[in-house]
Amino acid sequence: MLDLGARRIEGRINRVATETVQTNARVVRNVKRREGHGLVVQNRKQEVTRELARHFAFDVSVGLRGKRKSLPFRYLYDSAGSKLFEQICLQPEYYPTRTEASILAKFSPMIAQLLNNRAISVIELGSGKSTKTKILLEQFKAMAKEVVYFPIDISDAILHETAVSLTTELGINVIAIPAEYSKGIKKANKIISKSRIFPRKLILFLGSSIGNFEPREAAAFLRMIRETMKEGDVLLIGFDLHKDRRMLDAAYNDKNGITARFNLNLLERINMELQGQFDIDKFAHIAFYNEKLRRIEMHLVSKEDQNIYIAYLDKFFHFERGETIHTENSYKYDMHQIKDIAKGSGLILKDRFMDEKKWFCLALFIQDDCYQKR
Ligand code: AVI
Repeated sequence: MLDLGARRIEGRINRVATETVQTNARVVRNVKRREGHGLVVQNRKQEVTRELARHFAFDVSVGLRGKRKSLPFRYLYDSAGSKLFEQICLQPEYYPTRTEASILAKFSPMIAQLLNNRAISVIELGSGKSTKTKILLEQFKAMAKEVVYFPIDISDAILHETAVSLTTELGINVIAIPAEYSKGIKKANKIISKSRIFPRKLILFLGSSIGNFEPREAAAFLRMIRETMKEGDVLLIGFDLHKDRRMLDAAYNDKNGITARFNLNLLERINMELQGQFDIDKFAHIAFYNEKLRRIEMHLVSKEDQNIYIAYLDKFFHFERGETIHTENSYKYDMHQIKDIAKGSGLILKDRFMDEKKWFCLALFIQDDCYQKR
């Protein structure tokens, strides 16, 4: 049973969340009235899909042109790619997921204590199934903290599923935001300041996803997050650490071939969405640690000289034997780099939590007030 205070808070969250939903609904209703057609929502969806296909086509046409071919890593995550990534996380060689989970299990009481407010808004960027976050949320619950959880993800379906299960299992308030990172965090902030409840924020960016950004992009991303932070807010980021290259190479070349399927799925996606004619058997997955740049590089290598036609673009692309498409980087950090990136983004590294073998680090940042004054 909720006490009266909790009931009042619950009411307020529901009101604000409902208003947000109603705002969106209003937009749809107005469009419907203007166009007088029941299929408007679907048409808008088709419009969005067409727009995404145009962006994908553009990036493919630019990325496969010339000698140094590459594609943005975000295209690895269509629905098949996201499912394969979930499987990667379970492979014995892929240590980051279980190592991060073990750090959370060990240190979540300490992290929860650092946030000494009774009521907290937890915003998670790229929440996926929120499996690891559950460890923290359970800890907050055990310490009788009130939590509103804002998972942000581009996958609507996963968000819905997660919101339902967390609400029923943990009895916490969940406001799911289907959006990309920067739009999502701004939306969550708007809801938080509008409702004036749970103003203290914990922002999460787990899973070492920061490693997929180029260092310059990572710093810009942190600055964007910092701009949404107020005094007392905390940012927790998962960094995969630099380590023995054999272990890194193995993590991205699992014996079950799941990472290879994940990488090759990008060609299947081009075939499906842009009517490409890639023969998947004529390409192979390669991933290796680039010691100098301190990053795993993932590529697709052409096994022979070939010309590939992509109907959507009405173009042929030439591949020489051994030529690659660079599909992803995964940067590995050390503590100096973590401090540097924080400094350049107006953040202070307040605390860090690591496993005993120092494979992975959860870094906790607060905003640097001096940086704000500059
Ligand atoms: C999502 N990201 C942190 C993963 C990584 O380790 O860079 C993506 C991945 N690519 C291949 N394996 C895992």
